[in-house]
Amino acid sequence: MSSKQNLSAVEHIKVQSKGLRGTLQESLTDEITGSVREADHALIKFHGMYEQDDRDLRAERADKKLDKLYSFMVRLRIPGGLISPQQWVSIHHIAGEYATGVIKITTRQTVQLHGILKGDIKPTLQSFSKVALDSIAACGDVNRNVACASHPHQSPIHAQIHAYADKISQLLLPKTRAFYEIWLDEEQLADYSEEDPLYQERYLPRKFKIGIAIPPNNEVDVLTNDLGLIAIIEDNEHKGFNIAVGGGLSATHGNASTYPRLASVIGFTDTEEKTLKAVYEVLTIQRDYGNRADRKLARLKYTLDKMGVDAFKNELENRCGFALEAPKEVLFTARQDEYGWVKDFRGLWHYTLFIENGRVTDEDTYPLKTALLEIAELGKCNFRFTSNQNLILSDITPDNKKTVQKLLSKYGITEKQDTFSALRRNSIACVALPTCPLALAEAQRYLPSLISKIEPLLEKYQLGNDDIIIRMTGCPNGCGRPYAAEIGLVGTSLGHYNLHIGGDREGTRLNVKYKEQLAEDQILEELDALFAFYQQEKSPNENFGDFCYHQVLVP
Ligand code: SRM
Ligand code: SF4
Repeated sequence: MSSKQNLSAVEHIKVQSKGLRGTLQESLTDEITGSVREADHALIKFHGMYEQDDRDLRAERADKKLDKLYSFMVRLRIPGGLISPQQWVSIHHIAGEYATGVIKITTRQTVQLHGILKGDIKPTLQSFSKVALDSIAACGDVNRNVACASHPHQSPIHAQIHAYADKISQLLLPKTRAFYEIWLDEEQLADYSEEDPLYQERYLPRKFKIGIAIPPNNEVDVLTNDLGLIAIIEDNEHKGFNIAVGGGLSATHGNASTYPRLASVIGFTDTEEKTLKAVYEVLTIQRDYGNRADRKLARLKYTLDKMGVDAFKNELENRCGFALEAPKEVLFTARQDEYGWVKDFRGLWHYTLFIENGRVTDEDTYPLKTALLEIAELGKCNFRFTSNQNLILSDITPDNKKTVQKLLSKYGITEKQDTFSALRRNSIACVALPTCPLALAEAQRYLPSLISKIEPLLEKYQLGNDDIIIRMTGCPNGCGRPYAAEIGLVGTSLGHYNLHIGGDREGTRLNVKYKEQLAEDQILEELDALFAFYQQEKSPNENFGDFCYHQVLVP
């Protein structure tokens, strides 16, 4: 446990924050700046927001001696990524009224809106609240949005497993009423005395992420989470969960003590009570043992490696008051979304759309946002976000399928969906520039055009239908999970990327850095050579990632 004297600055801010209130009220009413006070930068994250500025405009504004153009990104808390059509309609209108208009689906099944001015945060959150949406704990040193296998076709008992996302999210919500007071005008408590047995005064040392997978699909990349629950289903009965701890992807260029890590499976729980108890106590261990001095080394993966997996498991069993059973055998076979129309076990239909980098917007020849609004207004389908930044129009009765399809056709959505290559459909890019303050290079604004240049290379080797997973991020933090891709591109500086290869298709093996600091022509050259080698030497059914791992990295 960290001693008091070496606590990081954020630790002091949390303790002094009066239950995450800080001086947010004062910051909001300060009309001199579009920013919030220094300490409130950290606190506002716990309310689901980040202060940002448009980095494209920085130089021009600096030349004119203008302050940065501050705005806020709001991230919603949507456990398991499921919302109603009415909620989508509201998100659509709120995005247009208070934000940039773009609805950004994230890699953790939720939605972000960018470019919200300080004075518009309250109306934004109040509008969300009217349709039962909030951003509590979507960011900050707490449990974040709980991700869960999204497609109802994944199991006849999908709904039963999916319900855990909400249960866990509720269980791990901070107890403070600060969000309701500051943003929704709830009456303020006189003494801020809410007891929070889980988070106490200091909350967690760092962000905490939970994912729930339903094998054989691993769309949620369950092993990249601090805590992964892998549903064990036999004969359509839910038997319990394998519990995996210590996943996390971030690394810092040049800092060897930071590293991506896949979670270690430490046991199995058979009842809901035991599972929720184990989940809760994993957080208390991280709360009590996590590094509070160095935020770069504060995630659970470092706590786990420092304690050792066996010691961690013993501590967990002591805190739970029961022993974990031996983990069950699990096989993951895919991470891809099931695109297009799929009928589930109840006879309901689902249409999965590939949404490039999760950006829902209208383009001249592809009015996706308008089409989705009209579909939502019908009120005939739910909206489910996937961890691949995609969208499923779901739970559609056979009678309503035709109506939904008619609108998809009217706006050319199905037609366009059919044009995306296998590589593109398996791509993810993080936000990066212009809003992300940590970006070293482009990602979502660049990957689409890079893919257009990679596609002809794949065609050249008759690999156009190969479902190779490619992911790009603008820095090594790993928001697009590039270290768990078959081709990972990690930004190092503007126009340059490290190339990682050798991850597997199922998300059970991380890739390895193969080449550093490549510009576009070098990336294309390296991939061209790898594809040629792959085409010539691969065994039947060998995936690109496995081939690279066995033939290129470990010759
Ligand atoms: Fe992330 C920070 C965007 C998923 C690891 N992430 C950020 C910030 C908030 C930048 C910041 O701190 O100011 C980015 C906001 C950009 C913007 O302008 O919107 C950002 N992260 C995203 C999203 C939106 C990427 C996307 O394009 O979808 C994802 C939102 C998920 C969500 O809904 O909650 C997102 N971030 C991830 C993931 C992937 C995942 O969770 O499955 C990771 C790697 C997994 C992990 O956590 O280990 C990830 N984000 C980070 C980190 C590194 C954390 C660490 O352990 O050091 C940071 C930086 C930090 O926290 O200091 C970060
Ligand atoms: Fe920003 Fe880096 Fe995350 Fe991309 S990976 S969104 S550049 S923090």
